[in-house]
Amino acid sequence: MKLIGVLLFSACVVIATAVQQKDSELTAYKESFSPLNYLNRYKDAAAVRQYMGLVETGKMLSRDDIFSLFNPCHRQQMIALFETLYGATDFDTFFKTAVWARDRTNPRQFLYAFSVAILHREDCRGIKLPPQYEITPHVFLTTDVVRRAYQAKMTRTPTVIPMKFTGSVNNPEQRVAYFGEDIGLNSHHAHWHMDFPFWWKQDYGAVKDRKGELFFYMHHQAVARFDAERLSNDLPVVQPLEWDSPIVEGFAPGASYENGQEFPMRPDNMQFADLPFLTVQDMKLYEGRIRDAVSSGFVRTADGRLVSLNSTYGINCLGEVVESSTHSVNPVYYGQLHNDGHVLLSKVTDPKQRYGVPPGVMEHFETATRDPAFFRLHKHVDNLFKLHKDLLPPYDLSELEFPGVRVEAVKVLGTCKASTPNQLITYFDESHIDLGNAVDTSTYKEMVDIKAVVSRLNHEPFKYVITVNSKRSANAIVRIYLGPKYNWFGQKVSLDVSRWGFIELDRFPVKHTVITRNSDQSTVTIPEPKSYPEMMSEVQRAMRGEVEFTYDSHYRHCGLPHRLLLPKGKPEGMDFKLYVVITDFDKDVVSSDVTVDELNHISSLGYCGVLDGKIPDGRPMGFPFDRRIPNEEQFFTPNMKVLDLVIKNVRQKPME
Ligand code: CUO
Repeated sequence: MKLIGVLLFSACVVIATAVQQKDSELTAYKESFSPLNYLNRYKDAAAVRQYMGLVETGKMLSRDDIFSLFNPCHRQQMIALFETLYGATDFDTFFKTAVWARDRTNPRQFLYAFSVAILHREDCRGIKLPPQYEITPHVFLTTDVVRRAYQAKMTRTPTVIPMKFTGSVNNPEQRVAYFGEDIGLNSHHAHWHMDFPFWWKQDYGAVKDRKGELFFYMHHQAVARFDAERLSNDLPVVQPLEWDSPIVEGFAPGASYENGQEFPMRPDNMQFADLPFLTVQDMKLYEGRIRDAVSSGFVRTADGRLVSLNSTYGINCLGEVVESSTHSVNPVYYGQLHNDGHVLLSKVTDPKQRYGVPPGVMEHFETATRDPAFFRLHKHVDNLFKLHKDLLPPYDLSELEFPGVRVEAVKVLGTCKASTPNQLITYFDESHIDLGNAVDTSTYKEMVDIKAVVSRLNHEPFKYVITVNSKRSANAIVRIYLGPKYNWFGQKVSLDVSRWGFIELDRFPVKHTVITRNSDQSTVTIPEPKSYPEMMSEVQRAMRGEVEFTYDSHYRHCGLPHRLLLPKGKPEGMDFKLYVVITDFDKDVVSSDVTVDELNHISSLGYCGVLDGKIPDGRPMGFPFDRRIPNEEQFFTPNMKVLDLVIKNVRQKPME
């Protein structure tokens, strides 16, 4: 069983990473299999026929074309393949279908369908895909790095290539490029959209619990984190895009697609322009209807019913409408505001499609956060959600308090030698990315070690020590948030203003009153993924019986990289406030069957929810700071505590 596990794992890793190349060690599987000959081995024979029909009539996207999930035709083809792969009734059929399809489908279109199928198939639980940036390095790296990787490959010279952030010091936005261009952040974002695809159909079976609310919350947190990084670098918080105003910041990605076409550059101050299939007026129309729905507290369904938004889960419905996903109550009436925002931005430099300019970074979830306009678009979208949340009644005492439970003290302690209590340290480290897949290996077979080295935000590990006084024995959920103490002008702002910029650091269940929690246990982050060569060497050692091969069926690819848990702060120290809120586990969980231990096993719950099950924490995401706080003095109940802390950015990693 163990060996089968190892083989299964390695095969999927190979098939995913070999996606760029025509020939590979998978040739042996290709010979005799054709999905059409085994239709009884698929749940949905119609999907198989559709996919096979597209392939056999030459209607699939060609290998050299650029796949865009936002293009309805590309998406339809991908869905036909996904349904074929996902619907294979056993692993053998799934695998053989993937091998068959891999050579007949556009590489990125295949990779996307294949990855989503792996993430959702029962028999693939625990399979770790290599990091996205090592599967398709082109879309994560700049062109100069790829060019130098080719040089190294041709001259067979092992090389480490430094990668710089795009732009120059003349552009103030470059101060926060380390965040938007972080390959781990882009990977998290891409994986979130694979775990919760907007095209997901109800009849696939897997439950996508609170998908619309997660869409709101994960992006809301991305914007809040970007704002905290901006304040750490003396930049004002990001301004929302408006359909009629110039897109002030330009962006030059400096990156190229695998086929050699460059990602387009956008100069400063461009205006949104009509596309042949979508006008700026359409956007305003759809947005007007959404605003009407929010103001009235009702959305209008496709069959003419009114559904109230004024409940805890109204945000879920609104999230589906705004994104828009297949779960939207009325996609024809409300449009697909957010998705179309990505497309308008992506095509803004060649709106009439006269010059054949390929899509911009905003049209791919792997590359979107590089562009500062990503955060501006999402601030615009986030403001719609805020409008809705601000219309809900503020939480009353019974919802906020936890009778008999008092937080006595909170401390935050760094683990390095020279740590000062309640002062946390961030720094930039260097990470190596394997570039083996950035270059075509079909001509030069021998391995050459080529890596890119990138600078990334990181922090000193720390722990929270929380002392609770409880008059009764009760399980609890601890919710920890961080928010800048001052705004860009250096002023203190009211809790009702600052709360919307709070960053969730952790959320976890506890049974005891003295709580020690390490920062790396955070349920919003995931550890650094292993690199492709590391993964393969582990697999090979397991196959030789040198190490145990273990599965972690709870493993998630989605999750903020742990390195980014804290905002950068400033060299001289930046003031933040830490908010600790302890709530009643038994009241919060959605079912009495959920235990503390079970909840502890769910990784990256904070931003990524549960892949295909119920989210156990029934409180709205962001609770209790997601609603208006008209009276700050009366808000804090004994089960909450606020701590002042400082985040200091230093040049070198502190001594452990
Ligand atoms: Cu994730 Cu706009 O949805 O990027």
